[in-house]
Amino acid sequence: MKLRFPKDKTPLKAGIITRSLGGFYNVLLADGTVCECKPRGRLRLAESGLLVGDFVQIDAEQAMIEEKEERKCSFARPKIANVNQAVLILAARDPKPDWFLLDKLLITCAFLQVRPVICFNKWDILTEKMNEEFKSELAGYEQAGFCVLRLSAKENIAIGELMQELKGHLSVFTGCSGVGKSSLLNALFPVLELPTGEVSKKLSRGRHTTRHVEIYLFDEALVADTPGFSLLELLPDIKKEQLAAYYPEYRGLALCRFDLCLHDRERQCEVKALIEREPLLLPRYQRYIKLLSELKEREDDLYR
Ligand SMILES: Nc1nc2c(ncn2[C@@H]2O[C@H](COP(=O)(O)OP(=O)(O)OP(=O)(O)O)[C@@H](O)[C@H]2O)c(=O)[nH]1
Ligand SMILES: [Mg+2]
Ligand SMILES: [Zn+2]
Repeated sequence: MKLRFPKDKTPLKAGIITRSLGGFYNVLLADGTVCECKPRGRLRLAESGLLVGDFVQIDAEQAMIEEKEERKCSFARPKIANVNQAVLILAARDPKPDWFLLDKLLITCAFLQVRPVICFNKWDILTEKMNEEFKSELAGYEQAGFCVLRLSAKENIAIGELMQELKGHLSVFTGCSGVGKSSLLNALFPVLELPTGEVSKKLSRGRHTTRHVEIYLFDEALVADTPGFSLLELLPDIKKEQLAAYYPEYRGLALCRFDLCLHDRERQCEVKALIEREPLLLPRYQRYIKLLSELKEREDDLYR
């Protein structure tokens, strides 16, 4: 992909951080070379710190990062800046899908204005019983307007479709440990040969095989592999009154009777009317209510 770098501030050179390890940063320059750099003074401080995905200006001779360009956006989890697409991965099994985590990630994407792509991996091991539940969940996300892919890294199902979605984007692959982030990247780009890990049979959980964030450059796509995680706090800027605004399926409805309707117990609520008409949207609405109460608790704690 032709990455649009900021202009060189001669004699410095513009580049993007693709990896950070032990105080050193790999910086990819416009000519395709990678320079391992250390950051200058204040860039080492946590508050002005550098993230994978940051555009920087380097002194190539001295291998020093001199300046950081302004960020378009940044994810706290996984830690990465300037992506414009997030590939949110779940698996049919080992680990079982965490829809709640998916909703939190989707809200974060909406807040950061990053396009989400939902990938349901390990489609090859889906059993009849799982099929019923997962099919209607996934159909609900499609009805909400999201791009949903059903894939298998192992059996090469729908890998070409995912490739199409990646073209022209800087995409971060994210999801719990063991869902197959690295396996999908290997299926897409076999030259990567990323390490993948067995899932613990006893716990049906991944073993945190990927330990660092790294961006890889291909002709038509930039992709980042990241470590898995299972806990995520909604960003402090997301308040209960605005929560529903991050649900695309609730956009464009008529106004609820109450101006400050949280779409919970209020009467004459347009969101609840929508859920009655469209039962596929119910599970995500139920999780919305749970998230709403978490946000209420969080906001109450602030004033205690
Ligand atoms: N049956 C099946 N197994 C898969 C598929 N994709 C990945 N796996 C297996 O799932 C396990 C975990 O895959 P990884 O690619 O390491 O998962 P990850 O998301 O990168 O995990 P972390 O790096 O720990 O966050 C490995 O044993 C893979 O072989 C798939 O489509 N079908
Ligand atoms: Mg991995
Ligand atoms: Zn309402």
